[in-house]
Amino acid sequence: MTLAYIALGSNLGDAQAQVLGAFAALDALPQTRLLARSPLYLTPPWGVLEQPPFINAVAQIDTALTPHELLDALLKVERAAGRVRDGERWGPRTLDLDVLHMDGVALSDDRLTLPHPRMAERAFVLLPLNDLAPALALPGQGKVADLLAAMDTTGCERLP
Ligand code: A4P
Ligand code: MG
Repeated sequence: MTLAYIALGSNLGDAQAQVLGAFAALDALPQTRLLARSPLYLTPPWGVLEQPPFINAVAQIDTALTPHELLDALLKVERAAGRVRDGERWGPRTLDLDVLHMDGVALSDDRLTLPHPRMAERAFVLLPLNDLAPALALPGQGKVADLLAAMDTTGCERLP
C-alpha cells in the first residue's frame, strides 16, 4: 500500500456537499482506504478570479492502485459528480481531485505529474495539507509547514 494525498476542490452547486461526498468516494475506491480528512476551507478563487469562492480540503489515503490507475479513478469520481470540462483552465468546477503526492513516486508524462508541480504556490492546497502532513517535504521546495508560513493566506477561512 502507498500513502497518498489528494486535493479536493469545488465551487459550483453545493460545494461543501461535493467535497464531503468526495471523501466518501475516495474511501470507496478499489484497493483504497481513506485514512484522514482535513478540515474544509473556504478560499478565494485563484487563477481565474471571476468565479465563486471554493471549498477546499485534502485527503490522506492508502492505496494499492498505481499512480495512473488512481488518476483514472479520480477522473471517474469527478465525472460522477457532474464535472464538465469546457476547456477553461482554472475555471469553475463541481469537483476537482488532484493527486498531490504519492510516497516514493516521482514521474511526469502527458497525463500525470507527481508530486503535483503547483501545490507549493497555492494556499488552498497548503492550508489543508498542513493540517494532515506539516512535516511532508516537497522535493526541492521544503517542508509543507515552512511553505505555508511563507504564504499569503488572506481570505482563506477554516470552516467549523
Ligand atoms: N494531471 C497532471 N498531473 C496531475 C496530478 N498530479 N493530479 C493532468 C491530477 N491531474 C493531473 O486537470 C487537467 C489534467 O491534468 C488532468 O486530466 C490530468 O491528466 P484539470 O483538473 O482539468 O486542470 P485544472 O484543474 O484546470 O488545472 P490545474 O493546473 O490542475 O489547476 P488546479 O489547481 O486544479 O486549478 N482556487 C481555489 N481557491 N481553489 C481551487 O481549488 N482550483 C483551480 C483549478 C483554480 N483556482 C482555484 C482552485
Ligand atoms: Mg484537477
